Amino acid sequence: MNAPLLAVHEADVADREEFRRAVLKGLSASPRAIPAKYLYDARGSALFDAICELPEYYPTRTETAILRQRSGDIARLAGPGCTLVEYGSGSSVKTRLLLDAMRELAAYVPIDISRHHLEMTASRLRRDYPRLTVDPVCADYMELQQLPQGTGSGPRVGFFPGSTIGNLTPDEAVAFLRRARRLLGETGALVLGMDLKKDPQRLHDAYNDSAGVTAQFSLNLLRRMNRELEANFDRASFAHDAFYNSAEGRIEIYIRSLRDQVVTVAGRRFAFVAGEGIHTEYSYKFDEVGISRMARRGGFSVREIWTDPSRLFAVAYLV
Ligand code: AVI
Repeated sequence: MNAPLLAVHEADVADREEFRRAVLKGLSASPRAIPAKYLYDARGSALFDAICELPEYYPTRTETAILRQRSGDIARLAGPGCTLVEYGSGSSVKTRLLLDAMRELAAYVPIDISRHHLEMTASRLRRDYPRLTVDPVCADYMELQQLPQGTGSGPRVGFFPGSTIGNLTPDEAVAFLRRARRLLGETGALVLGMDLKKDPQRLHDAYNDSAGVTAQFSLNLLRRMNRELEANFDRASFAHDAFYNSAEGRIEIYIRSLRDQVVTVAGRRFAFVAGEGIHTEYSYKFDEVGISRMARRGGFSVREIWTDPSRLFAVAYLV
């Protein structure tokens, strides 16, 4: 009876140790940087869900509208009897749009590192789609190169929405696509959501919302370090800083120190000068040429690119 609880506890301890190492390494580096994945603790994930509802944050609703309009095309291109493999545990409206259109799926395979999220997703989808085979895989989808033997059948169609690929550097994105190609196979395809380059003011507003939710999301990392690593960040002495770097085609996000100060994290002291930043996120923006080039380097080619009337966001079908 105690074994699963113990296993969960050990996983928590391992996660915290990994977080501690990543933070100490990132704060010792120059310039300072902490990987974006650590923004998503329970509070960070809830804040990100709130970001997706903000008036300034157009990507989620724009991508959903594209998928609503194009899910029939996606189903036709995929054909009957394929397995839909989602990168992330898609309990979202977007997943359901595809599941509703792809009537003759052999299986739906969500991949997620969080067993809890996977189980929630799987049980909801089994309830709502009783004829669908839901076969979750608990793994880090950024690393996974193979599905467990016997998972799904037929051609595999990957689904990676949300422009999460934009949070990777160009080289990381290509490496991810190469792994996806291996996992999906030569007959496979990938449905990929990407935010597009546009008026810099529009991009700026999407990451500097007037309600300050994105700032709370960023600064939540300080709260997490205080709680999990016995750090003593004074949150009022740091600010969220997000701007569009047009030369690089990306939003850059930093947590910036508002004054000279010394902070203790996991027993180590770190001195900040006023204006110094901790880099937390890149969010790359794409255009058609860039999408084709990235796809080619990753071992795919572009079959279709669908966008919205204002050309804010794109969904590509890569083969
Ligand atoms: C998850 N990812 C695609 C979001 C983005 O737009 O890059 C993360 C985000 N960070 C601040 N706002 C949204």
